[in-house]
Amino acid sequence: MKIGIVCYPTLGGSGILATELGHQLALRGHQVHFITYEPPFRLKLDADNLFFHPVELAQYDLIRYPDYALALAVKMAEVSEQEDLDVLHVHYAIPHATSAFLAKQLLGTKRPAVVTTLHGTDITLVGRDPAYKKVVKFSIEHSDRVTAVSEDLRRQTEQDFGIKSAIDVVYNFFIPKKVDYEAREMREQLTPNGEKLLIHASNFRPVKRVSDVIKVLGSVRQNVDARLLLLGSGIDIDAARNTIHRLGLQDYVTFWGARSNVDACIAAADVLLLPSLQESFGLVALEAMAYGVPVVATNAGGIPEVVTEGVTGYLADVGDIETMARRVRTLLTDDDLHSEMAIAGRKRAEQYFGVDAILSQYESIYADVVKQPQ
Ligand code: GMT
Repeated sequence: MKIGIVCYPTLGGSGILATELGHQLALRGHQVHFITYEPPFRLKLDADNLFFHPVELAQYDLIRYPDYALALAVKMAEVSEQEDLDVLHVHYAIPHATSAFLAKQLLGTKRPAVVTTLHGTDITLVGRDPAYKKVVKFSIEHSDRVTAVSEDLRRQTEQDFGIKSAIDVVYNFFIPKKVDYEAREMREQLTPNGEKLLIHASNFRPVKRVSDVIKVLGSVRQNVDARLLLLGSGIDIDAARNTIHRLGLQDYVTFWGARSNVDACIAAADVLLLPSLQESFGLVALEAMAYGVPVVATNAGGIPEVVTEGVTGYLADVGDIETMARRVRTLLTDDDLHSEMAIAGRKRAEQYFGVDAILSQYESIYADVVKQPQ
């Protein structure tokens, strides 16, 4: 099949997932065309059935807000026509699903089917904004098929947008890499005196509650010699630094910003912290489980569908620092419990979020939609 993938190329989970999906579809023999404003940061154009088509945005004095959605629609229509695409799979509703609708209107009789995958903030945050809500609902209703990355996100989309048509839940997948050696070296560098290691990786937006991560470290350190590795960057980075200084934790926190070897960093840690206010899935929690790292997270959104309470990690209410800290302390001091959870995490990641099962679901959705009249 010939498949166009549209996503944000930046650090977020939706772009990471879309990029890996493209790689995997290409490995299965499909022709895959990425359409976005710059190459997604994890994209490897190392196969002759993988392509990247940049969306270029011209600047005109008269136009104060140059419109990416329009340029994207034109590019999607062009690529669909030139490459004879069967499917356009758009990740994140805004503006991608809207541009896909427009692209179809621009095309003649041969139009690709549009599959929209909802990832989270396109529904729970940005999509709710009155400036966008109507167009998000319209674009979802005019997609040929809609998927959501968790049951919770499906429910929220139906409730908040009054969507009556079916939304399929297709969970995110993750393929662990061989990072043991790199992870061991990293661990020696970060904890030379045998300290325990906590990790948090995100885009440092308010929804991630990074200051809670730091407060958990502060509380854990009252009993356990633990350090924290922070990966990623975003608008809350200065607030995070302030909290670290206020709590006097500067000697115990390492900031590594946005890195390419996130996998090895996660695999090197003892516990992953994800205290988010909202999370439709929590891809990083799945990554941690796949590397045998127990997760201590909130019970927000779709996280409980990924992390099984008491089996692959622990869940607490949003903002409940003491419960999260207590759970972390338990995991850092009970080696048997830690290894049981590590094994259970790996097993769950493979069993429910393995690449083959999830790819088959997407392939069967593509096969269905191409049969529908466009
Ligand atoms: O978490 C973010 O802020 C990034 C965002 C995105 O759209 O890139 O992530 C969303 O999609 C991920 C992949 O499906 C999910 O794992 C995240 O839970 C979801 N984020 C939120 O719902 C806040």
